This record gives sequence, C-alpha cells and structure tokens, in this order.
Amino acid sequence: MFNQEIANILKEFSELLEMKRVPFKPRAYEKAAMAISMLDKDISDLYKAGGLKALEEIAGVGRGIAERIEEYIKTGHMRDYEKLKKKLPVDLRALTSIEGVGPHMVKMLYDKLHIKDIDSLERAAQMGKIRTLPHFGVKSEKKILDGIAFYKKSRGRMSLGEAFPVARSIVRKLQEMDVVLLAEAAGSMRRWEETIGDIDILVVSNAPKQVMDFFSSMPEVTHVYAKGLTKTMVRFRPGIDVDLRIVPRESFGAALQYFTGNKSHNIKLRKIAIEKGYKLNEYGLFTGKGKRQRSIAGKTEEEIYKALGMQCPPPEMRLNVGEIELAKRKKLPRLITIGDLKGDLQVQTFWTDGSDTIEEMAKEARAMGHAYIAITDHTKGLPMTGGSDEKRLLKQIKEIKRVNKKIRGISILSGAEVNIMKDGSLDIADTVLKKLDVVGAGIHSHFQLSRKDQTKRVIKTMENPHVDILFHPTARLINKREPVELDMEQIFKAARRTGTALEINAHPMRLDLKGEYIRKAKQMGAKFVISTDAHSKKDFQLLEYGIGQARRGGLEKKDVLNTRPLRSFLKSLK
Ligand code: DGT
Ligand code: CA
Ligand code: CA
Ligand code: ZN
Repeated sequence: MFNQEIANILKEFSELLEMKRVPFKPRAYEKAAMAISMLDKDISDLYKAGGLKALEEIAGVGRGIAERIEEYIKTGHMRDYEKLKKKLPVDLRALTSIEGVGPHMVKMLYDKLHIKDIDSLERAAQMGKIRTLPHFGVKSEKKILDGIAFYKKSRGRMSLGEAFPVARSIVRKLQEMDVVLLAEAAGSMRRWEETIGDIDILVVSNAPKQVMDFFSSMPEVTHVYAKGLTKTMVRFRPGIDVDLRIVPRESFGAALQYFTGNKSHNIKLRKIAIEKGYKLNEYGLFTGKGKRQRSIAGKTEEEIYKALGMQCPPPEMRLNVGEIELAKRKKLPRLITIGDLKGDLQVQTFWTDGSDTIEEMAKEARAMGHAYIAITDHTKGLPMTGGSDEKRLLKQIKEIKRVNKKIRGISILSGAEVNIMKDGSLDIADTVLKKLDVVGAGIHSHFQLSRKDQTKRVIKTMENPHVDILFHPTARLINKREPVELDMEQIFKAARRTGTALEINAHPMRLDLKGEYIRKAKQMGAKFVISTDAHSKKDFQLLEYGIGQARRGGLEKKDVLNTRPLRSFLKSLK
C-alpha cells in the first residue's frame, strides 16, 4: 500500500506542477508515479536494501524524484509537494476525475471562482457562474453538471436528501392527475434508506397511456430507457433514475409490499406464505392451484400480512433483522413519529456559520410547532466556522435571555456544539459549560485515530459531567467521509453509564447514528435525541430524515429525550 501512497502523491505533484505550467517536469513525475504503482516490491524495502541508487533504478525515477521519495520514506513529508499543495488547496483528484476537467481548468476555477471541490464546483455550475468564464459557455457548464452527476452516481448511490424531494414531487404531480387513483413511492425510498439506487413509483390508473405519456415527457426527463403501458423507466435529471409501474387496483397492496422490499424481507415472507400453502407475489396472496387459484389478499399490505398471521411492519423496519418475528408475535414497537418531537437540539445561527439570527430561528421553530430549541453554535476549536470562545458564549447566554423575554410560545435554550480535542478534552472550560442548558460535543478533527484511541477519546468526552449529547457520533459524511473507527459497543455502554444521549443527526448528509447502530444502542439501554443540525431556517424541515432513521432503528417515543415536554426534558439531562 505504501507504493500506492507514494504514487498518488507523485501523481498529484505532477498535476500541481502542470497547473503552474512548469515545463517537462509534470510528465516525469507522472511517469514515475505510474512505474511505482506497478512495482511488485515494496518501495521502502527497495530503499532499505539499496538506498537512493535502488530508487533510481526504477523506470522513470531520476535523481530529483528519488530524493523526494527518500525524504518521504524517512520523514513522512515531501516538502516541495506540500508547499505547492498549500498554495492550491483543492481536491485535485476529485475535480480532475470529472470528465473534461483538467489541471489547468482546476487552477482557473480556483483563481476565478475559488472552487475547491466537487460541491463548490456543482454550486457554481448550478448558479450559472461557469458560463461567465473565458472560453466557457452554457454547453460546457451543462457538461460539467452531467460529469458531476456521473461522478456521484458511479461512486455509489444518491443520498436520501437528493432523491427524496424528486420522488415526492413526481408522486405529487401524478396524484394531481384526474386519471390517477393512487400513486406512491416504494423501494428503498419508502424504507428511508440512507442512500437510494433508483426511485420506484407505483400508480393505479385506468388510463395507463396518459399516465406514461405524462411521466416520460416531464420536463426534467433526460432519457427514456423503456416505455410501456405497465412499466416505464426514465433518467430524471442526471444521476437519478425513476421506474414507474402501473398496477391493478386489487393488487396495489401486493405490489406496494413487493416493491418496498427489501429483497431479503420479501424472500422470508414468501417462504412463510409457502409454508402456509399459499403463493405470494406482486399481484397478491393466492391459494389453490391452476384453475382453482384464487386471491385471498392483495388490495392492501395490511390484509396480506394479516392473512400470513402477523402484524404489518412499518416499511422502515422491513430489513429482515428480526421484524418478521416480532410481527408474528404481535410485538412490533409503536414507532416514533415526527409529531412526537417537541424540540430541536442542534441549531447554528448567525453567531457562527449559520445564516439566520437566534430570533429568526426561534420563530421558525415555533411555527413548526416546537416547544423549545437549543442554540448550539460552534466553539473556538473549529476556526473556519468562527467558533465562539468562553467570553462570546457568555455573551450569547445573555442575548438568549433577552430574546426569550421578547418572544412567546417557545423556549430558547442556551447550548453549544463543543469540539472534542484529540485527547477527549473539550475546547471550552467546564466553568462555562456549566452555565449552558444543553451541551453537545462532536468530533470535527482527528478522524484518523486508531479504533482504540478514538474510542478512548469519545468515552472521555462522555464522562464530562456537562456533556449531555454526543453529536453525530461517528462523524461520517455520506458518500464523502467514512465514519471514524469506534468500538460502538463500548460507546453505547458508556452512553448508558454516563447518561449521555446519542444524537441521531437528521441532516441527510450525515444520518448519524445510522439505523443498525440505533437498534444496537437501544438494546444496550442508551437514550437518544433527534436534531437537524440546522444552519438556516429551512433546515428545520430535515427532521423527517432523522425520524426515518430512528424508525429504522426501531425507536419509540420514550427512547427519544426531545419528545418530552421542556421540564422533563431538562431533567433528563446530566
Ligand atoms: P435501491 O434501488 O438499490 O436503493 O434499493 P431497492 O430496495 O429500491 O431495490 P430495487 O429498486 O432494485 O427493487 C425494488 C424492490 O423490489 C426491492 O426492495 C424488493 C423488490 N425486489 C427486487 N428484486 C427482487 C427479487 O429478486 N426478489 C424479491 N423477492 N424481491 C425483489
Ligand atoms: Ca429502488
Ligand atoms: Ca428499481
Ligand atoms: Zn458538528
């Protein structure tokens, strides 16, 4: 692996040199990178055995490059490369993997528009900024957007946050058609999976042609893969595929059940049907054979599960992880719903990297029906967010008091999102943490620690008597950053022992904790909060994604602290 590491650095070095339009050198570094990535021996072994000379024997590696490799093997640094990189702090590898984007273009994008990564490139393209650059136009802008969509898609799946609004709007439009009786999204979307491969929509209609014509010619559709009277498959905007099926009214429940899945849940259910002498498919539940076959259920999901002798599991739970057994014993939990939540506990404002004021955020939360919110701006250890220090936090407590007096119908709690330092200590003094109503702590740095060190670090934080909530416990970013290495059982145990609530961060970029961890943590007796990580008023709406995850983890109202009225909620904290 070390070879690959060095090859990657040399490759990037060559691109950085290319961006500076240094002659010849880039090509040399690129060649060396290629040769090293194809070596069948470990390059550090080669170096140990034969020194600089041995390195120079590698095809394409001259004196200069060999010395840089030596420096890296000895010190873990390559200073010239690092210096260049600092001047151009861009995600070169990602950006140049977009079709049509090369090093020179990356440099110009950075110089003119300060584009550093795929996200900022996408934003700029969507806002029509690319077309204003010299030698660019609407066409190349569109090509970049397509390239980004492909990049995202090929690297995996859409996030729930990308797919959900699209699915919802298509379903709404279908529902508005006079000839449509029923329309609903099934598949991974209905199960609130954290990422979505494709969107599956089911429709009941007696005018299939009209529905399919409408669907396949929606303005966003960029490609029609197949069009028929029962099934049409389209590409709906780059990177988002949608399947629409039209099913008979009497089979709608069976189709919804089948296409909601997941596959493993379906297979198990079909086996149970067979054991009972039935046949289950997307048209219904049947008894008898051949001419004497007759449907005994199919119009609704409930009647199918009932005929199989069980409760109907909520879609989010249909993962074949024990829900079928619970449903058979009629022991399914009564899952939490969005209406159960009484407050939001992670809210950033204008004081740091949020875009609205404390008062604006409070009013919006009140309009959503919340009884309380906690203002949890970042703290100083995270410099790019303009995080507060102790003095500023004390000032903010005063401001919150003032706003609380001014507005009715919602309580604003003072809080903070403090940074967990490398050793598990916090970047704000206990004397000030003590004065806050709610303290959340989160990992925002040192993502690479070993499992042992990372676990120790987080447990130390939970042991702080002022830390009420562990924010986004694994620090992952969906499709972007892996979760940190943690011994989750130890974390859940410590959560219970120290009375630290685990956040279910509802932001679709995070969805952290995820469903399977939630299930495990609940079994181990931990408590939870669900919050949005809102950075602006509109973000409060993200709460439903958090509810989706909580339900996937089998949570009930009583497991989640911010379902409680204010006084009881405050009592439940440390
Ligand atoms: P996705 O699209 O990858 O996010 O995940 P799903 O679950 O939406 O999967 P998809 O779109 O391939 O199929 C939709 C549902 O259809 C799936 O959840 C269960 C059902 N299904 C698909 N293939 C099979 C199968 O081979 N056997 C059974 N029993 N059900 C299947
Ligand atoms: Ca799907
Ligand atoms: Ca599908
Ligand atoms: Zn955070």
